[in-house]
Amino acid sequence: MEVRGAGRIARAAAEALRDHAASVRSSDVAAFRQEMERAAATLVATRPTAVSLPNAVHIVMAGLEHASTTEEAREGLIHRAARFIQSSQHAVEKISGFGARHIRDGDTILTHCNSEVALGCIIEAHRSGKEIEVFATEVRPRNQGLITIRTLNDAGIKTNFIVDSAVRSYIHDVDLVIVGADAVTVNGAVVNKIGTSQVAHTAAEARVSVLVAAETYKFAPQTIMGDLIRIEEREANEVLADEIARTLPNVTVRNPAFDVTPAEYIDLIVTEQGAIPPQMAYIIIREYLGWGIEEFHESIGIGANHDE
Ligand code: RUB
Repeated sequence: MEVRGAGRIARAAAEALRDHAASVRSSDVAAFRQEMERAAATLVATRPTAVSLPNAVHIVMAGLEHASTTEEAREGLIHRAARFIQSSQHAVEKISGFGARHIRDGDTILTHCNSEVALGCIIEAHRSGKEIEVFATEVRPRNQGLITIRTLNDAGIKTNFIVDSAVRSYIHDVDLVIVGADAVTVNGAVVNKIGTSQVAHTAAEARVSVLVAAETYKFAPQTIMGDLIRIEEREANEVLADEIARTLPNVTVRNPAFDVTPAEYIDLIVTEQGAIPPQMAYIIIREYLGWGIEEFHESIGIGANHDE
């Protein structure tokens, strides 16, 4: 939880692989590859929900392909890591610009959790001279809303800070909801911080548009083959102190960190390739991530020419 937000998590993983590749002292390319694969697996296991993490690792590890010496493998990986980090930062800037265009002068925007790209859109709209106001939720139990309101405050944006359960009380004052994503599935569902689906459902009922800001590397290729996104369930003491929980033997604290918002509650997903309706998620996975059915067939051992 030291690195927050799916985009930053992806860049931190790329940096970690880069630094590790630079420090591994092995002249045998097979041993080098094995050590990098071990490091990659360790990184991927740290946060199970943010698909940006395995996607970033996959993109960076492709730098090892076709390398016949350790030095070639090292350089290939370091090069891919640098390229990923740069393109990720570039994607954040592009999405901020695209998303800002959906915000009109005088709009009130509601955001949930702390998303670099969602905030990028809001700050860019403010920078371009639009007069806007924001509602930001608290985000129990880890209070990511505090980071959000600090950022908005520092940008000079008029902000209302509300508890998560107050969203419906204010939704009629809101023109647009903007949130980020930890994962986008092939059917256009968005996985994001717990509470996002309640916010989106409330917005849909009030006919307020929901915009999701998400880089293409947050789309989940594995969902093409029917894999589900694993929702990270965190420790009970984030919600209820151990000394209180101990006095309540019949109570089980449930603490899922993320939830799934179905495509029907989402109006647009803004990516660095432009805005798409959520139903077009497959195109992003196929065209921009370059993951297709063939790659999955290979990864699960079905040959390219196999009938299946
Ligand atoms: C953060 C969270 C963010 C998404 C998108 O959760 O749910 O909304 O990761 O963020 P946590 P970004 O604090 O548990 O990591 O747009 O910055 O990638």
